[in-house]
Amino acid sequence: MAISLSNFLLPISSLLTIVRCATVTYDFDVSWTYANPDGLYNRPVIGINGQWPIPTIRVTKGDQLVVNVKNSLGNETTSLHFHGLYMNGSTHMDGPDQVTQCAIQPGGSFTYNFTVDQPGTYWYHSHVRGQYPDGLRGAFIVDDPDDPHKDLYDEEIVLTFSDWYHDMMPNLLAFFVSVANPSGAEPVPQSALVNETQNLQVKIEPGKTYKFRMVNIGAFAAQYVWFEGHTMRVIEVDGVYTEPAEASMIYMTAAQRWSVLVTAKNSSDANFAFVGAMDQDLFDVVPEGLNSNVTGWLVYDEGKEMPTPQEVEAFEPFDDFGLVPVDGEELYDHVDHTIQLDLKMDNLDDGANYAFFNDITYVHPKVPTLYTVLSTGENATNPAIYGSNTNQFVLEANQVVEIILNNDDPGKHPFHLHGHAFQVVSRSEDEAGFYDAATAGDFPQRPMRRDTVLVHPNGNIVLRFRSDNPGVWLFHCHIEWHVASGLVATIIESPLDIQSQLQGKIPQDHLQACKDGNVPMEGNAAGNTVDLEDLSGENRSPGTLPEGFTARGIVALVFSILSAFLGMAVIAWYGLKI
Ligand SMILES: [Cu+2]
Repeated sequence: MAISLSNFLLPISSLLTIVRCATVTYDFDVSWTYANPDGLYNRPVIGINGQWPIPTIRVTKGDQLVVNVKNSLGNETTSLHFHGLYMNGSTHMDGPDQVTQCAIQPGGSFTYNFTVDQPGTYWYHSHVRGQYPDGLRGAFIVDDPDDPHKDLYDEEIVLTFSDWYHDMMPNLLAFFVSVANPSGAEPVPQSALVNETQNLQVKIEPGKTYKFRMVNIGAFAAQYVWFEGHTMRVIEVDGVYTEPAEASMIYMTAAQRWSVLVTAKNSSDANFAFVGAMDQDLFDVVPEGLNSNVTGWLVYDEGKEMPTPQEVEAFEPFDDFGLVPVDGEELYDHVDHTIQLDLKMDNLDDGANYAFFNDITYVHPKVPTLYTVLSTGENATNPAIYGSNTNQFVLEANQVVEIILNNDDPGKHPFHLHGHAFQVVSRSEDEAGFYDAATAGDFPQRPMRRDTVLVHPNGNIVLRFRSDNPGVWLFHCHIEWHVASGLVATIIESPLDIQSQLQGKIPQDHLQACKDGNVPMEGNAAGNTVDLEDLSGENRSPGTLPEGFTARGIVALVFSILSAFLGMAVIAWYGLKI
């Protein structure tokens, strides 16, 4: 009897193994199409397989994911980053161009292939300069057979929130980082979207509880989100399950994810609005007539009216700092390695406005940083070889690493680390200045973990993580404008372990992308393979301005040049008239 029972059970258990470790394949042909998501302006957008919005990637924890990308854009390079995925053992699949790969040239093909070993709500987007706001951005969901909250809800719904520009990113970027914009004013979006549209109707059944997986896939604007007449219970942030916490309004920065439970009313007497409201504090100037909100509805009865949302008197969002991870991971209370990053915005001698960590604005190296790791042997542990403008930090394995970020800027910035979720051990209020351990107070015993966190204006944050994931990981602001203006650091984690994982294992199509783009694949940041400390010929930022030259000076300079041209034009016109 025992034998026959085990014979019977064996196929079931092996079947379960197969089910839980499937290979999921997506074939993505990336190309231009047209869309008019706010009903105001039809424009080219970057779609996949002729469709926009692009598909949601959906896998189950443990699956192998294969994404075959064909770049059919014709006029732009591309790449894909899978935001929040740890990419353990597969840093070469992480996506940022000139960091872990070469950009995929027009006509090129490139396969991302990695194991997804973490549940939760993520997203994927292009990681070449400023491209994803043109449309190449979508949700990425990892289902969890062992979801600790699974008994708390009946259904789940994915909602993306985003901002939308009518102009295209290459044009906007050319203006944003230029002498014509010396104050670094970010372009203001024309609209807010939910699921890349407006006036979304979400069908709701009375009495059921819904898990809303919400993702901000926007370029710039954080959004306040609330459901009229309903309370939210936060149960996940950035792939980290949390103890349920009640919230009436959340503040979701670009790139953050929040899963919330919403329990429906018991009757279908009315429908209810939900709102995403872009944070106008981020905008230097709010254009007249801007509708910074997007509205959707929880629809109990399609025959009833869709009510206009009520005005909100004040934005009082839930504070994510107090969230507690379900796994109860304790504070890393002994720090082995501290990285201090002082953030500022300033002008360089081309007159444009840039963003800096420790007075250095990020510029791509000539050789993708990962390929420098893989081609420099024992020298890969020497930070100097990674260049003068990459804000590089080399980490040893299995250390507790602390990032202290001081925001010497009056703007809000959402910071993202690739390859890890970090403990957020301290976050100041606005205007607190630089971090001071003596006055910061106690750290939480079980800190919130996430992969994207807001630092307040002129405030500071302290993050901790364990360097247990060899790879080249960017740490950057997730406002896409600030990536373009250089608010990026490069973490090179356990470079010798990266070598033992990946030496000789970079796939042929990845190498071909470099060949197609004439990008060197060996040597230091300058492509020097002989003297690794010789960085001559490397990519550098513009130079610094003479002491005392201010942004206002540049504005004055720009206007005097403009008025000189205007004067000459008037003289020419007058001369021609006579
Ligand atoms: Cu920023």
